Amino acid sequence: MRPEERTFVAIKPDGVQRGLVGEVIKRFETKGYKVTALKMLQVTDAQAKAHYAEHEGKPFYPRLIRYIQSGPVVAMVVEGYNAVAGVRHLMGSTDPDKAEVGTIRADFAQVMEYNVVHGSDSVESAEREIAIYFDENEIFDERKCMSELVTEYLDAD
Ligand code: IDP
Ligand code: MG
Repeated sequence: MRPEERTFVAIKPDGVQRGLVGEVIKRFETKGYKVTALKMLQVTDAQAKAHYAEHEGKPFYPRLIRYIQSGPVVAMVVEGYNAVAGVRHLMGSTDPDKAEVGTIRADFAQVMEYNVVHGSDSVESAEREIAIYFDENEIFDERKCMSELVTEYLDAD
């Protein structure tokens, strides 16, 4: 069995402004992944810099920082088997023109600069990025909630 993982996903400001939040989340949910944390926020300078530290110095870096702060983002923790690679697979390549049809970026974006969605590229990146946007107490154990509810319901009979 492949490992149960959690990854960090953000619907970027273009995705939020274009009303794609539901559409993007639906793709993760119908795949079977669980959204275990979710919030809309304005990315701060410190969060933007921490998130994209690996790109500092690249020509597109200033525009990337401006883009991620250009409006609210919807940040999530997504969990499931092999979720880091699986989410990247559903998102498609960075450049929407090279992304496979059927992926989020191929279906909803035209240019690399505004590609709708972010997903962590490794388990290590995921943990680092989750910590930039979430406290651990904001992340829920969805299975536990459900099983407790079912147990309570069954016990009530
Ligand atoms: P990823 O989002 O697929 O992991 P990265 O290489 O980590 O891609 O780049 C982070 C983000 O920076 C991309 O999603 C895209 O918005 C932007 N970006 C990456 N490369 C370029 C580029 O060459 N020109 C303009 N924007 C870029
Ligand atoms: Mg990346």
